[in-house]
Amino acid sequence: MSEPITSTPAADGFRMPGEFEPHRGCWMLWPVRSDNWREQAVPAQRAFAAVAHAIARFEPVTVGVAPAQYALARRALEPRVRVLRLESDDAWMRDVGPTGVVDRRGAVRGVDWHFNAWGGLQGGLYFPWDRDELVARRVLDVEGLARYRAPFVCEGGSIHADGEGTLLVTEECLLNPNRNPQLGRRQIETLLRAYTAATQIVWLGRGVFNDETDGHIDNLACFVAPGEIALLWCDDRRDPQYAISRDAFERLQDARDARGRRFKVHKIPMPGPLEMTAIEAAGLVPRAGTKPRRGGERLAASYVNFYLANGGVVVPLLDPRLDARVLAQLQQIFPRRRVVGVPAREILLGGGNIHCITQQIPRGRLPQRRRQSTPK
Ligand code: KQY
Repeated sequence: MSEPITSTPAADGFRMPGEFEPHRGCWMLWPVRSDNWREQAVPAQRAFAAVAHAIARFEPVTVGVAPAQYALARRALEPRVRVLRLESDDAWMRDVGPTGVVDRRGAVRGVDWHFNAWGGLQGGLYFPWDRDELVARRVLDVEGLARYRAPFVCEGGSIHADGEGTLLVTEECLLNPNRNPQLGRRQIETLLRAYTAATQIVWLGRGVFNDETDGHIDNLACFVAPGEIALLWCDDRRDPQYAISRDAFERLQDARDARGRRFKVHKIPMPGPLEMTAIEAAGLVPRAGTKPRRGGERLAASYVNFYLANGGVVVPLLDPRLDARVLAQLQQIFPRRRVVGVPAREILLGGGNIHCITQQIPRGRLPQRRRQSTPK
C-alpha cells in the first residue's frame, strides 16, 4: 500500500469538486452482515445491485466484495460492473471510501479520513471497524491515485462541496464529541479547509430526525449546482423533522457561499414518515457490538440521499404516494440529466441510502490543449 502524502490538498492546489462535476467512476461495497441487513442481506443485495446497474448506465461502477461473497456478487451483478475482492466491515462506501480532490491541471488524488463507525465506543454503530479503516487506501491503490491521510475522524456523508470553495456540514455530526472530542469548531474548520480547500463553511444544525449517523448532511441537504441546494422538507408542524428543516432553511437564507452568493433552496418533500416494521426487525440477527433495531423505530428516510452520476440522478424510491412527484421535481431541477428511481427501502432499513452506499472518483479537468501559435 502506498505511503500517504504528508502535505495537504489545499497546500498542493487540490480542491474537493462538486458531485455534479464529471466522474471517472463510482465505487460501492457489497452488503453482507446479518445484524444490519435482514434475511441474511439477500433483499439488500438485490437493492444494491439495482443501484449499481442504474449508475452503470451513466459511468463505470466497481463493487468491492468480501472474498467469500465474490462468486455470488459476480453472478448478481451485470458484466459491465467491475467486481473486486475487498474486505470491509459493512457497505457504506460514502463514509469509508476516499474523497477525491482535483487540481487545475486535471490531476486527481484522494483523502483518506479516519473512520470510527459513526461514533466509536461512544454511540458508534458497530465494533470493530478496522477493515473499514483500510478501504479508502485500497480504492486509491486500485485507482492508482495518491493519498492524503487526514488526521481526524470525518465521513464522506458528513460533507458536501460546491466545488467552488463552499462546504456544507451539520453541527450535530461534525461537533459531536464522539468524532473528534479534542477539536473545537474552529480547529475542525481549519482541518476541513486544509483537506477540501473550502474557504467558506456553512453550518446547519441537526440532520434528519433519528439519523443514526448523528445527522449526516447528505441525508438533509446537498448542492445541486454552485449556489443551489436541495433540502429535505416537512410541512407537518407536529413532526420532529419540521423544526429541523425550518432551521436549516433559515440558516441557508442567512448564509452566503464562498463567492458571496445567496443560496437558491429547493424544498424536497419528506417521505412517510416511515418506520421499521416488526417483521423487518425480526429478520435481523442481533450481535454484540452492533446497535440493535426494533419494530416501530422511525427511519431517517430522505429523497435528498440521491447520487449524481455523469448525466444522471439515481434517486431512492421510498414512498409510493410521493415518488413520482419527487422524480418530476428532480427532473426539473436537473433538466440536463436523466432522473432514475430505484426502490430503496431495503437500503433505508440498514440506516442510510443511495448516496451513503456510493462514492465517486472525480475525473478532474482534462488538461487544456496548448493553442498552436500561428507562424507569422
Ligand atoms: O448514512 C450513512 N452514510 C451510513 C449509515 C450507516 C448505518 C450503519 N448501520
